[in-house]
Amino acid sequence: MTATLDLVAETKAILTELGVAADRYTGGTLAVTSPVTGAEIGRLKEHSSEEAKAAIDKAHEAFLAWRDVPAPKRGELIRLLGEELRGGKAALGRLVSVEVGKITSEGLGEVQEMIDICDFAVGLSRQLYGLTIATERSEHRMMESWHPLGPIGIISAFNFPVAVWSWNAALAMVCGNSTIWKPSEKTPLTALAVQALFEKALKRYVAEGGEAPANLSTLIIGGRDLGELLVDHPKVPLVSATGSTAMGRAVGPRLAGRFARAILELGGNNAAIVCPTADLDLTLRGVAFSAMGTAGQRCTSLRRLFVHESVYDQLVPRLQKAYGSVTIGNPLEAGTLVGPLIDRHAFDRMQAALTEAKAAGGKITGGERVESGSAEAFYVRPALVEMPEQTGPVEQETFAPILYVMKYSDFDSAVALHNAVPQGLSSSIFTNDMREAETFVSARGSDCGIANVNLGPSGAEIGGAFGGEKETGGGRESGSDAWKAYMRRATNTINYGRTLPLAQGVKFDV
Ligand code: UN1
Repeated sequence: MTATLDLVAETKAILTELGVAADRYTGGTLAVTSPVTGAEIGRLKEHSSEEAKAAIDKAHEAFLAWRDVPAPKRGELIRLLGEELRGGKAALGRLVSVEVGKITSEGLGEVQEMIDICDFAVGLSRQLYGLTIATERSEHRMMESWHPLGPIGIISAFNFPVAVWSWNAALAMVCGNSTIWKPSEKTPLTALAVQALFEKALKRYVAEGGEAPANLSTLIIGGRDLGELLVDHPKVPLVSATGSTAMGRAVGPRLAGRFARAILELGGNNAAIVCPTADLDLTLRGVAFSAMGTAGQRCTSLRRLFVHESVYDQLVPRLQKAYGSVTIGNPLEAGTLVGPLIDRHAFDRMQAALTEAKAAGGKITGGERVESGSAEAFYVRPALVEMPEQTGPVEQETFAPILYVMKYSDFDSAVALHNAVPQGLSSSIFTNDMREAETFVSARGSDCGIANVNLGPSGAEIGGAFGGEKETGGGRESGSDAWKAYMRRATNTINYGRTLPLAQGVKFDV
């Protein structure tokens, strides 16, 4: 199916088009393979810890200059980055598909998400508002100022290799910070491409007369040790890290130990509840996209489904049919809906979870490997697993297309089961009953950072704050007021009188 593709030539052509020189991704030690065929498509030079430390020092110098540039001017750089991304959308989207295995529309969609956050950040650059606050002292004014924070560390995962950088970097930069990015070892090529587009934008900005320091955006290529270096470096006041809960458990306390900030975007075990009044045609499409789309490799992928007993026998057979007929294969071909898993390890984890589910009484449809002609490419039929109860692997996030389906009879106990897992990222309810919908989004409903009605849990837009509770880590990125995490707040009180009234009526006359 895919063996005849020349992904090496294709990768080279795309990277050349996007402005990345061949010596950046050849002759190094970090091998990158495409999950589409398993072929090696690049070998990058890795940074030593000495080089990474020097890069952080330089990023700190860049911050000291950039913080003085007025925010709307900083916004102009991000506007130009958005333009470069628009121009490079087709090529970068294709590279996301080659490096991660996303289907074409999702590869392009990821780049669109970058463009969207750039637009958002440009507007934000004129809206970094602070409050003016009533003061009890006469001839005084009290206000809040928001100031840049420093060099921001960004650690991103393979599954959204470029959008997550942009959610953080676009906001961080309009807020007056520099950024240091450590992408996943599995997806450094798309990072090289984005850095090249950023540099093009920066060149245009400087040509327009804009002031910008060197090393505003830095890319460090390497493994876990470089991530740890960012986490431990005293000049990095905030690290935004996306990845597993295990990673967050290591990163969180280390940042807290030096009083640095963390934005953690960790595991999700997202669920949906299908109620008696649900529109089942819409539910079917919502469930199919969020459970099988991106081969189940989104943080927001649907992993658990609670179906009311009155509609179970209508919905589940239709889902089984959809699972049996969904088009699996080369993500670069039109018509494919499910591309490959990222690697063998992901496949092994999926099979282990299915074995456990079976032992716990699960009835499995799908889940088997789909041959592609490449021993090192891992395509699978998504698995639908009818479970007698929420137990074992259902309580864990397995980063693969497995949907555990459970029957319920009572709404309140369905909500309780929904919330009874350690993760709290995204959630959905399918219902036309206003009471159920409103209860689900109320304080005693879903305990997740994202709670949707009549759509699946995946595919969030950038305008909202993105992130989740409990083991998901509590961080928020992207829209709403997530920008505040990238700035420090100062409360300023100004006395424009000639006397010195003290707060709380304190007298201190010397
Ligand atoms: C992720 O999987 O890391 O809501 C992020 C979504 C996307 C982002 C997912 N906008 O599915």
